[in-house]
Amino acid sequence: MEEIKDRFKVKAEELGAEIKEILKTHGKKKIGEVTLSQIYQGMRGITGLVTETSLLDANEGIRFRGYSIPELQKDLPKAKGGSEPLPEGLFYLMLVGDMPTEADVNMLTANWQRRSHVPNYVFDTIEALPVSAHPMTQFVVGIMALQTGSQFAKKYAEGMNKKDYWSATFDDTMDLIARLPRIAAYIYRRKYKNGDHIQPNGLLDWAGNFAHMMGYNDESFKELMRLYMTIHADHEGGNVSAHTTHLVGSALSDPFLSLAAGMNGLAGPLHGLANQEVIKWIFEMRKELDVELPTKKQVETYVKKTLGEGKVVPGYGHAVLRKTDPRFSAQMEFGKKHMPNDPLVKTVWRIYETVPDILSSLGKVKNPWPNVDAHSGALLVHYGMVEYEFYTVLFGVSRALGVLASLCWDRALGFALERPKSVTTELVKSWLDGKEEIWEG
Ligand code: HAX
Repeated sequence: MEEIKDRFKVKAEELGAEIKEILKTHGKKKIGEVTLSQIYQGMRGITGLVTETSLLDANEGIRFRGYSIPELQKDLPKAKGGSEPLPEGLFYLMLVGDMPTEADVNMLTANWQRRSHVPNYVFDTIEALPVSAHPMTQFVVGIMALQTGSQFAKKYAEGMNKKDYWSATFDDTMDLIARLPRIAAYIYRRKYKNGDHIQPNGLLDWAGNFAHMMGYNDESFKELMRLYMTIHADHEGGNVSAHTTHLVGSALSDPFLSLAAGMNGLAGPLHGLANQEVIKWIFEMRKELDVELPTKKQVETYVKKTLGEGKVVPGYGHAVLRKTDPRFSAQMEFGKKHMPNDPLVKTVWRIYETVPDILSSLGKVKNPWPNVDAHSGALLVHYGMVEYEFYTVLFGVSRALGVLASLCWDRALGFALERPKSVTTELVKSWLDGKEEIWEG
């Protein structure tokens, strides 16, 4: 068996035994309580999921297996001559739970290179769509075309023992992650570069090769991709893309079906599509004002106009975070290092100086600070990637690392079919009148 698979198996058996013991002793212990507002308003703050790969703190931001983003940037192995972490290392950390060595990361790079072949029918399936189709639609269709090769689906149909679910999930996970950059790059070149495709380079790391296949060979763009693929990978379990992948996987839908479902959620403007919305919004602002770098006053006026039209300010706010997203800060640092004088990047920083006060003054926005999506587009535009409709696909390739590592854990720990109780407002009213007890679903 592959080394990483072996190590994962050992860790999963250990944790599985521990959880059994915890549930035996403490299974009836209560975690918090649920209010009526919570069930009507997006289940905010209800602890109802276990996700091993990362944990989000409202003030500190995300930690992957206990490591913050600056710690990952320091401790994860880097590409030769580079200073940003290799996403292979983050995947190893999320899956196995230990900080990888350089050899572990090289092993993963080689493993994904070996698995990266995408059958022609996948490209043919994408080609059947009009070029005008949104890149996320093409991406999900590509994932669905790959599903025909699912080991999990094949073995399940042959009568796989439930003890082996994790193994088939692991194999599909590795195949999927290995192939996603090729599919994403294919979509990019198909839609924006007249179908002039670029063959993979077997000597490059996963994110470096992705940059190369999209047609970006600048070393600092490759560094950006390594950082981008690392910071977008996971945000604990309750966000729409992670939760959807987990939920669909709980029906024993294979990893391809589960990831495709999660990616459909990522394609929503309140979630991953916000990265395209941010740049679209800034481009519109610059066009309307006819300036390259708007003043604070001009930004203020434009933000108020956006709010007045009943729209959200994209890239600001969060369902859990209550401070500036450390993923925003990591990108700001990258900008300061590589392109401190870029007018679009400076516009993002000016918006950052302006928007929080305005959103706070509305009195209803729980988090006026920027999230991950407020910054990413401006860095990409700097290198010439101006096609903002593609940005969510980049997010999706990265997000696959976290949600698929989690799916491996779901199957290894034998997590159950997800099936919370729902109620009708009729029943709620009857309960409020003291006529019915409804909560023991
Ligand atoms: N601009 C204007 N109004 C905002 C706002 C923003 N950026 N963020 C929140 N609000 C409003 C909400 O629309 C809501 O208004 P109503 O009561 O009139 O419906 C009110 O403030 C309270 O919302 P909240 O509790 O602060 O925020 P939610 O948890 O409901 O929603 C969102 C969190 C991220 C969806 C929200 O902040 C938003 O729409 N932001 C803009 C879109 C965005 O950047 N999304 C990406 C989020 C990060 C992510 O998932 N990336 O992939």
